[in-house]
Amino acid sequence: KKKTEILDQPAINRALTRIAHEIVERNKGGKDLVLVGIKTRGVPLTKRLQEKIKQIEAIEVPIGELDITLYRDDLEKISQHGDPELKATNIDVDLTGKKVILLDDVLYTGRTVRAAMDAVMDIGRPSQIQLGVLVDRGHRELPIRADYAGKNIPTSDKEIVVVQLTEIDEVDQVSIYEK
Ligand code: 3GP
Ligand code: 5GP
Ligand code: MG
Repeated sequence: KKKTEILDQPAINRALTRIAHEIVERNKGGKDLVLVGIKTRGVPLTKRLQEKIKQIEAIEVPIGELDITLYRDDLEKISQHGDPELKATNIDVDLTGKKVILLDDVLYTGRTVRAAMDAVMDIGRPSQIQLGVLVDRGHRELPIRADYAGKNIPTSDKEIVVVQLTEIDEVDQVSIYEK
């Protein structure tokens, strides 16, 4: 299990600051936005971006969360065996007419995001859905792309990207491991 560090704490922070600026630029402020994190590590990303947008625009963008999980425990054969499914939601805001920004730590096949879009459409009628991720590792199996990406990391399917965030893992770090 070789390990290469890709992003350290300052690099993660700078990437999120840039994404916050890109979000307010593209959405002309931040009115009518809702940030929705995909559990587990998408959730701290929504809180960090909410804080950064508050510093930039002096508005508090509402946040929510979705729990989308594979109903299986072998991470290695995800795409061959069934899609991720919605387990739980915690979204108190009405999404109708809102611009929803889905946030996740890693974008890989795109299947999790597809399930998340289904869930959001079931909950309300957003005017738009956008996607932000900390890491895009490639290997898409669906026509899905990120509107905001912290870093593109080309990976082989023998590698995994380990994302650690202080709220959960006590450290901010992104690394690649050889399986
Ligand atoms: P997360 O819930 O914070 O996203 O899926 C459970 C955890 O396993 C995820 O944490 C993710 O970080 C990690 N993980 C590592 N490789 C994979 C992978 O290829 N697919 C999935 N679904 N999760 C992975
Ligand atoms: P997808 O559905 O796009 O294949 O995978 C996205 C989801 O699986 C994300 O929630 C992400 O956390 C997880 N995932 C997929 N590949 C990796 C990876 O290499 N590292 C980590 N940390 N998570 C991954
Ligand atoms: Mg995730």
